[in-house]
Amino acid sequence: MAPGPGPPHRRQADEHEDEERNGHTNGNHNMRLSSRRPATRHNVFVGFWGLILLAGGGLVGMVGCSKAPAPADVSVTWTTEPSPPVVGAPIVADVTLRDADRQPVRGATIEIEGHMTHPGMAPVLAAAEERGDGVYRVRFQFTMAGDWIVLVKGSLPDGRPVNHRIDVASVRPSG
Ligand SMILES: [Cu+2]
Repeated sequence: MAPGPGPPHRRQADEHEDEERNGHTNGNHNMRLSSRRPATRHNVFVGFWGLILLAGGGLVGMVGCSKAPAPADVSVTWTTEPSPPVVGAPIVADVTLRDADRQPVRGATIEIEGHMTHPGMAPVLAAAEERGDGVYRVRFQFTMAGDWIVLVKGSLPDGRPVNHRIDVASVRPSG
């Protein structure tokens, strides 16, 4: 009456085995991925705090400071709108570069990298646009309320690096 149970049954069994095999393969793959990821994060983390140590020399307050350590005699300050900044709202920040004679530094390439003071968060990255008179405007958003460290990075027209740290003491919660 019914067809022989042998072949269909065997095929089902084979399919089941294939599923299991795939499952194991995926499992191993995921494990390999997830064990790789923390290592990468760790490297980024170490690099970041290395920068902080390098840049931490002469910081002053929350609004800005003078005298970047890397290229001598260039001061970096910034203003933000709104001030103090609010989390999740568009921030317009003007970074001002001046040389030892307080003259505007033109033609630099500037970007910012925002980190919170605790580990585990993605940095906020944004490139600045030169507005003239040594002012470079950057638009970004803080992604969490609290204490941030903003690294102003880039290079001067003559190739000297700009590497400056600004502590943003307290990004306000929204609302
Ligand atoms: Cu955070």
